[in-house]
Amino acid sequence: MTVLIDKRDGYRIITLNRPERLNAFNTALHEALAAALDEVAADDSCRALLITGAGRAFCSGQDLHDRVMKPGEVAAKAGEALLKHYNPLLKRLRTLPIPVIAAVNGVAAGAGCNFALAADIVLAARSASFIEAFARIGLIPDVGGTFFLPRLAGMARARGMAMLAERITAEQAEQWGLIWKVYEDDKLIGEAHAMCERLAKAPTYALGLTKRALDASVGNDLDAQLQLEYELQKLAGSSPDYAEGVRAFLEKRKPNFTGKKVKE
Ligand code: LHQ
Repeated sequence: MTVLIDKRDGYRIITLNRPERLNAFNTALHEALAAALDEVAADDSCRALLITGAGRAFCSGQDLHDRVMKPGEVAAKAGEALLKHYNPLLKRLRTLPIPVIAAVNGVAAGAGCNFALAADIVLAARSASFIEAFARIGLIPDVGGTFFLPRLAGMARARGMAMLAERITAEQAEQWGLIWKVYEDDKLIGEAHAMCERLAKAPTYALGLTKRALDASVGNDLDAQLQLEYELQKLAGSSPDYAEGVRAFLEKRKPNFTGKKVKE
């Protein structure tokens, strides 16, 4: 099984499971991951998703053993892999209407690095690292790298990471704003689960709308973004969770959110 799926109360865990290759992406892993993400998207009881890696790595990117071919074939195959697997993967991840947490347990390289950075909240073990490894093998950062890196860490760091392809420590990544938080190695998975348990009780519909608004903001001017906030807030404002949140505040108790969607 190249991908392990575990179901908990209100959330799921997807574990990339090719530890002998540091969880590198091959076709089987791509297909299993796509199916797992589709399953999550179809399950209204799933209100958060945790993604992590088996063994000592998070993901080492494309399995390079699959990439040995005759001269002239490489370019076509690299492009094909993006169209067939990686781009749909990124779209699946970004359009999931629930928070996605990446628990980066070890090295995240190439496509594995950018896959991790595409999660909503990225947590990392202190010994984890991030490598935009593409330049080492003559490629450009793909899987959203050229989109997310400058937005998360700024252009100077994006250029340095992309062109130098150096290993960035988890601590550095946190300082740069590439990721949310670093935990001691033995605490990472427990903290990630605690976060998912908390998010499984959050106003999920509003969080999904928040994700949509934040993603759209990078391409919008202020007017367009204010208009979008207006439209999405109307939806959030008509959700049962909003009514419950206000009631709970006034009654000085904890809200009991259901995450229920509103008909759009
Ligand atoms: C691997 C891999 C790997 C196969 C470790 N593949 N076996 C998109 C579209 C189309 C085409 C191409 O690519 C892309 C996107 C991309 O992702 S391009 C970037 C691909 N990834 C890389 O270039 C990273 C390659 N890996 C590494 O640089 C190192 O392995 C890192 C820095 C991740 C970890 O280094 P170490 O901790 O020293 O481990 P290691 O190198 O000894 O690896 C352990 C084993 O895992 C080893 O196998 P072995 O049989 O010798 O024990 C590696 O061959 C294997 N492995 N990454 N991507």
